[in-house]
Amino acid sequence: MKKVITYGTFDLLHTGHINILRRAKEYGDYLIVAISSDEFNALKGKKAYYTFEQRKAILEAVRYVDEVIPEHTWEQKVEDVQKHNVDVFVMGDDWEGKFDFLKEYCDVVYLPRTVGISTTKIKNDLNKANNG
Ligand code: C2G
Repeated sequence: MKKVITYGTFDLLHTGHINILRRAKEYGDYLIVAISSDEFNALKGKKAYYTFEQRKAILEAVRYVDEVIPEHTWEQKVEDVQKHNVDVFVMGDDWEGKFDFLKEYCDVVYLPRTVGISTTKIKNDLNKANNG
């Protein structure tokens, strides 16, 4: 069984997230998604609308996702890849090159981001719509 892993906040799930999850799954048979905990989000300077538990429940309902684990630190990726016997690490290309150190442990794939959508854009558009 070929195992794939990807990481992210995945807040306010949108088609950009679905596109990366669908393409990541195409690299294997089993997709693990490591979702940033609320505390790790704070470290990333992000405040998710949905809590970790809500984001976990939503992702577990996505057909491409086989397992959801928490992301607590930047440093856990090597351990995750080894512990879960991961073959392929996939991220959007806004992270191009940032995780090449994982090439020692698994394949590393950066995929083009989906243009025109982001959680930040959703929040800004909603704020504009509601504040006139
Ligand atoms: N993404 C995408 N297209 C978009 C928006 C996001 O392909 N329009 C991808 C990102 O490139 C990333 C994944 O969706 O691979 C999750 O994005 P975020 O939830 O913004 O995650 P991020 O804050 O980039 O966290 O350790 C890695 C970090 O946890 C990544």
